[in-house]
Amino acid sequence: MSFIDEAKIMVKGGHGGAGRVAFFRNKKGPSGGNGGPGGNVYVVANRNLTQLDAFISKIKYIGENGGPGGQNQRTGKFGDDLFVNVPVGTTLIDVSSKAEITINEKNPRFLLCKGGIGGRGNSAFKSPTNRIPQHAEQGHEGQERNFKLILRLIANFGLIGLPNAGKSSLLNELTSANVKTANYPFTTLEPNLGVYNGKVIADVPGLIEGASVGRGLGIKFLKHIEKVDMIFHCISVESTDVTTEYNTVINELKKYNPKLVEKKSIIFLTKIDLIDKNEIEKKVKELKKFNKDVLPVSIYDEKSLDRLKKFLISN
Ligand SMILES: Nc1nc2c(ncn2[C@@H]2O[C@H](COP(=O)(O)OP(=O)(O)OP(=O)(O)O)[C@@H](O)[C@H]2O)c(=O)[nH]1
Ligand SMILES: [Mg+2]
Repeated sequence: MSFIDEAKIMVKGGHGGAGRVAFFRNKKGPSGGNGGPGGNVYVVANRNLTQLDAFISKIKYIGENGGPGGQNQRTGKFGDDLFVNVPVGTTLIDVSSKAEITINEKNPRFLLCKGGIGGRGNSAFKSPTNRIPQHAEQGHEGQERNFKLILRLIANFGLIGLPNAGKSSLLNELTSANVKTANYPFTTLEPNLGVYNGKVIADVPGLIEGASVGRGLGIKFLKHIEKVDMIFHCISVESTDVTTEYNTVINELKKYNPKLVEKKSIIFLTKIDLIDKNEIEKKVKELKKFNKDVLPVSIYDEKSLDRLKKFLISN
């Protein structure tokens, strides 16, 4: 199954219960109670969830209706509240107002829709001029809203680059992730996460020129790196023209969201075991025109991995 990071849902508070028309038996006078209020619908963070797959099959979330008013002025049953569980980090966007709320540790619960209030029973209408009212109110509709859900992975660092640049291999080396790597483009089809020294690193599928207009796997996974603190731009030494490769990726990032290229970043010149020192130096020099931080690495060179780990610890 593919990784589900977007969904649309309809949310509605429960309907308020109807007010009751009733009368005291022996005494004269109204005794109909009010209807119970409909249940509210809340969204809550659930740490056990990692994607929005549950919202593919179930798209309507409605609070329980309130019960009708009873005799002897008893209020109807309060409708139960409904809790919609979402992964930590899910953003809900109200489709009509565009209001946004992100559910996370600081903000683990939020009221989405209020239930409707219950209708008043006939006893509520008693007055000096109307001692035995004969009517009651219907309950009120619950609030209804439509939301778009977006899940952005919560990562501190994001690995990006062309397909085959060695992104997943680095994630595997640094963290306990065990992501498939292979010598062909688009090995990674969905985002992966790993943790090094308490920091989360995200590996997203490779970008190619035209990703922003849907080529390759497109740029849809870039939303997962919109929130990272730093971007790790991976460029393989196999590239004969690192300048063009660098610009291709930067242009696609820019087209997706210009803020991405303003983020702190470092270039990882990868697979340095494949060429000699002079050639490495040349490519490092060329890339330093774009970013003063260029780190040559290879998964087969322990020293380079140690340098990389030191860098991660200090950032
Ligand atoms: N020699 C050498 N090969 C490497 C190194 N790092 C990765 N590779 C190889 O390069 C190929 C691509 O590596 P991946 O980690 O799958 O690359 P990726 O950037 O995740 O690729 P996509 O998922 O397709 O975007 C694999 O065959 C790896 O074994 C390295 O440091 N040295
Ligand atoms: Mg990969």
